Amino acid sequence: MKYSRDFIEKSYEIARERFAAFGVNTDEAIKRFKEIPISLQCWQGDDVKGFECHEGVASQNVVTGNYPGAARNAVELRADLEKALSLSPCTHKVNLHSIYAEPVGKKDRDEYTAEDFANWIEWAKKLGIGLDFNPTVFDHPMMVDGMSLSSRRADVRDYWVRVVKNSRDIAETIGRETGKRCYNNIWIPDGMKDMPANRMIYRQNLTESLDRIFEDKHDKAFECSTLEGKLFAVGLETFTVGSHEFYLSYAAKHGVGVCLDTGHYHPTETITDKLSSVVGQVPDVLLHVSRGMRWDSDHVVVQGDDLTALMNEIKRAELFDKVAIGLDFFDASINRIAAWVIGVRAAGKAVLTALLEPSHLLEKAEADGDFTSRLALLEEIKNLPVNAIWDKACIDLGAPVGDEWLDEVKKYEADVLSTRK
Ligand code: RNT
Ligand code: ZN
Repeated sequence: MKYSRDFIEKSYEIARERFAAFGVNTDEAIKRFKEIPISLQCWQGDDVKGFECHEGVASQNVVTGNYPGAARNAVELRADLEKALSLSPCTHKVNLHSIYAEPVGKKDRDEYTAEDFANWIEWAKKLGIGLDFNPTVFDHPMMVDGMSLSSRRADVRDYWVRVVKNSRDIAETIGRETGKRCYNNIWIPDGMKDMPANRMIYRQNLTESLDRIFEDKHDKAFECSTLEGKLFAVGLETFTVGSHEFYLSYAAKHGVGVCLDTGHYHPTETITDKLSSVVGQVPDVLLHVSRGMRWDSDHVVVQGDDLTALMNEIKRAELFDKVAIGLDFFDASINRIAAWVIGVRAAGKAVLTALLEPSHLLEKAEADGDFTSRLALLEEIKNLPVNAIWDKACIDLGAPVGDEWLDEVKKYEADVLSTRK
């Protein structure tokens, strides 16, 4: 489907007036939208495999589906990402993991340096985008009984402390080289399927490992470490060492950031309510915007009340400078490039929707104690013509309108993805 540009311009003019009646300047909203980056998780492109090869090592991320065309190497992954980025009007970053290194010769994961990511850095510079980073603390022979930084074995902890320390160096170099702050997110799967005899020992070990990791000082303008907690995982139902409470209290005490993944809490808990609770106590927050279906299933992000509420909260509390937005899902059952595009366009549209919200009217009603008007307005706002502003933003920012992107993905699938065996 191809949409008439003339029709979109006309629709925009009408929608602009409708928003103006609510005291919202749509031109300003589009301008601000351009300044808010959304980080795309590179691991959607290859089902979190990476380019290291470890025979017979168990994976700690559950990825389901076998849609053809997954990227098999860095050249393919970058090409696929470029295709996805070209189909979204958002300002992008790309989020890497250690396992996407391209070392010259054989290197173990604890030996990686920024040089092993030189191609990624050059590529990001060429595209004018920032990069984020994650030490990969999973899918490796040094994961012993599913444990890493909290292992009972000192040599295992030492190994992973080296991996994470190196990741902080790599992230700082990435930040300097790209001129854009690199968020370095630390997530570990450590936990147990059944009742632990001694929770404390693992949490003490994790604390000590983190203390060693954060002995190194980095320039926060370029490297920002965040700790990502989690409730449970398949196979680790009873105990997760790095729980939300563990990391939140560690982060608050030591001035480290936290990463809040929308899939990592009880299904009725929302990140939306957590932001204003944590931003006063921790220096930085990174979001992993995901979509959990019944559990942390990492489905592709789509539009909906939860996503809108999250972005509205960031906007209302004026947190766009303090809360960084990243995506985290991996669906191998559909075209992987479409997965990125659907997810980033949904997140971007929610950001724009938030910027267009006449929040000041809601705030006034609430401050006046007029909760009737607050609820009535909330309902009215849901149907303001956001899509007309979104379409205009797509045109202005050189991205396809509506489902025009789908034709491009289908063509890329036929021309490129289908040739990968
Ligand atoms: C896992 C965490 C983590 C990973 C990525 C691949 O539950 O959400 O963020 O998804 O590091
Ligand atoms: Zn996550």
